[in-house]
Amino acid sequence: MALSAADREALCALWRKLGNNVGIYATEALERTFLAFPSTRTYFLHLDLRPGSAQVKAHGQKVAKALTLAVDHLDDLPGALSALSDLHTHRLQVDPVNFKLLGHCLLVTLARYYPGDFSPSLQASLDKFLSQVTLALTSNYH
Ligand code: HNI
Repeated sequence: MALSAADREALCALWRKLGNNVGIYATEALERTFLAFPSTRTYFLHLDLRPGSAQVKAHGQKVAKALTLAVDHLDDLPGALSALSDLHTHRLQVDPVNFKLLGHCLLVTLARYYPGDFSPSLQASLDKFLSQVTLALTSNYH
């Protein structure tokens, strides 16, 4: 479903609030994903996946940067994420179900850090955003 003006406003406001900490939350979401959904680890067997690992942290920073780029390009997610889409579909061949798992863990992580902000409507806006990002990253499958 397309992002409404209210979704965009809520996302941009949240991102302003997250400031420089997006990497911290993305890293925690990755750690959570690897623990809660161990099948996701199969894509990262070349990395040290233990909680607190510098490699997971470095990867979290990259994911955070991509998510921030996406928030800055809500009008053209497929364009902004096209190189990443090629990477995930062709080179890495990530099964699209995994995006839902990481997205879920991102929501849980943000809900834990921002319980006061995490209204059902913010949850819905974030969920829509993550679905659109996933669509942009996996559109080459179709
Ligand atoms: Ni993903 C690499 C962003 C979901 C498996 N991924 C990246 C990079 C970014 C990125 C950025 C680094 C690219 C580079 O170095 O040029 N990934 C994202 C985003 C999402 C996502 C924004 C969804 C919100 N990736 C997933 C999922 C999986 C996944 C769901 C599999 C479970 N990604 C990978 C793997 C790599 C990767 C594997 C390569 C890691 C490495 O360092 O070798």
